[in-house]
Amino acid sequence: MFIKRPKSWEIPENKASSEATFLNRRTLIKAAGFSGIGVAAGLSWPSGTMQAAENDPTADLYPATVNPAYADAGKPITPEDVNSKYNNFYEFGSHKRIFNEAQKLKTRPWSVTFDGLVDKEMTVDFDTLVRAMPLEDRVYRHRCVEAWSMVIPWSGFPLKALVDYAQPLSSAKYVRFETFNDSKMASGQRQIWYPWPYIEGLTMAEATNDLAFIATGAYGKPLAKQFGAPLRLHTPWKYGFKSIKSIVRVSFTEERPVSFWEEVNSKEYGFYANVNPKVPHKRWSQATEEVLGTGGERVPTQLYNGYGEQVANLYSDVPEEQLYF
Ligand SMILES: Nc1nc2c(c(=O)[nH]1)N[C@H]1C(S)=C(S)[C@@H](COP(=O)(O)O)O[C@H]1N2
Ligand SMILES: [Mo]
Repeated sequence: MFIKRPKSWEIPENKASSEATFLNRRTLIKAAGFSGIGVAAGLSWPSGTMQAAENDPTADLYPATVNPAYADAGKPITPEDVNSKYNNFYEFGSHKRIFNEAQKLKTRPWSVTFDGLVDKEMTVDFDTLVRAMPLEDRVYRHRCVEAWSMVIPWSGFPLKALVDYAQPLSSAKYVRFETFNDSKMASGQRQIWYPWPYIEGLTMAEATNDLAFIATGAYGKPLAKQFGAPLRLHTPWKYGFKSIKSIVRVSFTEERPVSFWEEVNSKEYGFYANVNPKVPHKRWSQATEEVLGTGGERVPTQLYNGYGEQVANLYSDVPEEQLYF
């Protein structure tokens, strides 16, 4: 029997913003010096939430050097304290307060398998892989399909560098990404009505566009677990669900991959998922977004999240009705 549970983005926009408003209030209270208020409000977080990075074997790599083309996202960087306590990572729960639970993510040893239409299948240890990549820092805007946004200072490398490393065959048309699958470690994966593992996909043209980025660090440190350590995708012109976390497999395919949310509900979550303020989600408007960490400020959403100059040309042969959900 399929048990229908409301997902966080199956709730009206006002509910989503009330979560954020609460968060901002908490942050303000904390800034005013009342520490411990989180516990009083029924929240808790371990003191180690952001220390995990310190004994990371790749800590020496961060921060990297800022790529001047992406030094400024035109909006202030979201405070780390806000970003690291408001996450979507369904493997650890279908709500935003998963940072505590996500500390159970075991990130070493970690390896990534490259398979499908490649010259040679291989499985590479993450610490070896990351040192073979051209690390740089970039500040990116992030727009969740739930109509909130933030700005993140990433470290990582262009996805294109990973594609080149994998040496796909010329017959490859898509890249398919897969997250770990371990319901002992990740309590959310015991919610068996979801089609685990989390899957995402891009066309080869999208994957090799300079904007598509693999983040391995944020805020000048190795990626915190709740951000999808040790490596996650960020495609900032698309809704956030495309930006798959904690990747274990990269496959090259001829057929278009079916992504996790597309599998759950293909009418509401499509393959392309490019940001467009004029195309509403089936159940809410995408015209504006709440900027997290600002106390509830809403701003107009931009086509392709403002990155159209770099990516709009990727879609000349895709029917318009497929592009924006
Ligand atoms: N494996 C996995 N990747 C995921 C998700 C998820 O639940 N599982 N959520 C997605 C969604 S909806 C968003 S908005 C971003 C959130 O990233 P953040 O928590 O770093 O802001 O991660 C995306 N990647
Ligand atoms: Mo999202």
